[in-house]
Amino acid sequence: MSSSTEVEQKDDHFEELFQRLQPKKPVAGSLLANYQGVWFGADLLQATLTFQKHFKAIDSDIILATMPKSGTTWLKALTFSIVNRNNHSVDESPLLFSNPHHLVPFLEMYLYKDGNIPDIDAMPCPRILATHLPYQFLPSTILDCSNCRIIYLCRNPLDVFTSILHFVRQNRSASRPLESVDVPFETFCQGIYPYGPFWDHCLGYWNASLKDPQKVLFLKYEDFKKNITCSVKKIADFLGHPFSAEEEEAGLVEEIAMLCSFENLQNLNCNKEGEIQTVFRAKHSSFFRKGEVGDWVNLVPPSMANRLEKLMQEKFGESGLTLDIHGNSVGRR
Ligand code: PAP
Repeated sequence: MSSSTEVEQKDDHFEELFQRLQPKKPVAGSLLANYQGVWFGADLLQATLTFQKHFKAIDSDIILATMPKSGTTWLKALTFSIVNRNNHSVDESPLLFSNPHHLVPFLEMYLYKDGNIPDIDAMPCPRILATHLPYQFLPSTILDCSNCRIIYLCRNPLDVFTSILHFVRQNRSASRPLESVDVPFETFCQGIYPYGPFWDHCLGYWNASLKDPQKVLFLKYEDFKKNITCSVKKIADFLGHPFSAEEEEAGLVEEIAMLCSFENLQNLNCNKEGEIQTVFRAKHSSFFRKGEVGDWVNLVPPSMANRLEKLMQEKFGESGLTLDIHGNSVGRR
């Protein structure tokens, strides 16, 4: 992990900017402000501005982009393992001892939080870095770097919504049962939560992947669940580091898939214990809840699901992007 060399103070101009955006408090939690069409808490917006101002991409950078709760932890573990497969065997993977969020740090939410300007040039190359920012918020240095690659992972918004609610409860009020979903669902449909709206986020990366498929790879969580070996090979091909015939024969693709499986990662001590302090504090264990497709059926009533499905159809329009909103592999419990 890089060490910070400088710290930028949150100045009065930032406070003024945030207040000018007339932040509101949609549900329990902190104030959110709409900045250039995207919703941010104050700490997150400050971190985003610091990141945009100071980050310099290099050609070998790999940027993992997701909306929160879309399978970020899984994508980090897989990409880390694929990229570093010649540096250590699967039995000696750093993933056995470190939570994936420590091996593949978040940019705005972690490295650039609290005004930190990290010395990321000190990180070994290729640097694998993660962000939840929408495509249009990425600094031009990432977009203009000809070889720097972006991998985006998208997930059914009903599962994203469900995962967010459980995550917040696990980290803020685990002893209390989940409250009614009506209010949080309403704000989700209005796009008012950190990094929202969901549809703009997906569409930004979707359109970029159509325009420049060499640079942006668009993936779906549900496809990972259907066929993880195919997804592992797709990531390796995209990064210009395909599995050789020998590696495939030796079963390396399956080994990596197993290493990064929900069941394996969830049971490691490094993921059962400890926490990470990004712009908020989260238990490592809270990143491994169920890891299923369609768990929303246990939280969201069908009428709400239909409403979100219609909304997505309307928002995605003729873009060609489709998400299997009603697809589910779990039953109601
Ligand atoms: P983040 O965006 O906040 O960093 P992220 O990893 O996207 O977190 O969210 C966690 C979700 O990914 C959880 O989904 P759930 O609440 O529906 O269960 C978590 O279980 C799931 N997840 C984490 N690791 C894996 C994995 N290896 N395989 C499948 N799903 C996973």
